[in-house]
Amino acid sequence: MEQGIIVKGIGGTYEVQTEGGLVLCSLRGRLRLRDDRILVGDRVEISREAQGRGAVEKILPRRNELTRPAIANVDQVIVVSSVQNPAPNYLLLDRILVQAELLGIDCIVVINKGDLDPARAAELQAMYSGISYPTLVTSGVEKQGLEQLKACLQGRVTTLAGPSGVGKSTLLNALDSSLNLETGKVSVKTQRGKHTTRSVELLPIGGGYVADTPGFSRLQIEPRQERDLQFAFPEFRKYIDGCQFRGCLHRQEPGCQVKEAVCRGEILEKRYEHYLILLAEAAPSY
Ligand SMILES: Nc1nc2c(ncn2[C@@H]2O[C@H](COP(=O)(O)OP(=O)(O)OP(=O)(O)O)[C@@H](O)[C@H]2O)c(=O)[nH]1
Ligand SMILES: [Mg+2]
Ligand SMILES: [Zn+2]
Repeated sequence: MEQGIIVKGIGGTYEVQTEGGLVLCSLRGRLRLRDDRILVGDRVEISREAQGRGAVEKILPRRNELTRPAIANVDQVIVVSSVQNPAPNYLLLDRILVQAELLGIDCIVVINKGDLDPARAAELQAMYSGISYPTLVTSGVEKQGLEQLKACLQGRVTTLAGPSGVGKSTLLNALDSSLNLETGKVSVKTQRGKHTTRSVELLPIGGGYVADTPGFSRLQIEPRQERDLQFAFPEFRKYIDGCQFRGCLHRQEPGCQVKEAVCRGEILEKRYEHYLILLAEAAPSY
């Protein structure tokens, strides 16, 4: 049977990219009951019907699944923040990074709107590359950093993720002007984007697929076990084994090397605070 990848879903109909081109598909029989369980990025088997249309017969096993944005089989997440307008939401950025780390998905941090404050953009870049993430400064408007961004996309399925208004769609338009993705202004008063992009869509760009996604501001992290959370902070890893207690969760325990690294300034305080927030959410009983 012919295989393809779901690139877009519109009210029960799906665009499936196959080697033979784009096929508009409905869902076959029992799959229809699972409509809400089918994600952009899903690999599927389809059968052909009349007039170039088709039917999704089967969803192939998923390698992974992100909740926000909702997308399956992702190779890497590009977390996008703007330097300002809107100002970075550090906790949300960490939530996105942690979600990806827990699933073992690679992350790249893109600091967009670098044109608005290049010095601040460089500071943010240093902050995230210090944590170990590949980091790029871009400007979708002034067309900076685009070649490097494009080079990251080659041969991979990438999803953009970040707050509304940081310039995700603008960046993709700058990479490929034929896309014509809708973009929206950031409110001067509230410093918020307008939630212009409404659905997840996979686009063939730079020799790979990139998902433009709606911006969001909430993301609940649900590690399988609270102990897993510490490993989603890459800069903690080299200290964890040195803690006095096995099973140290790096809160109030004595002899905690993670906390000492925070005191010495080797781990950013903000990151450690975010770890504690996410830990409390994952294990409210502690
Ligand atoms: N100065 C500057 N403005 C930018 C840049 N990139 C985007 N913008 C502006 O930021 C606003 C929001 O851009 P969008 O591309 O719609 O943002 P988005 O992240 O796709 O937002 P949602 O679809 O709502 O999640 C628009 O007014 C863009 O022109 C940039 O690099 N520099
Ligand atoms: Mg958008
Ligand atoms: Zn510890």
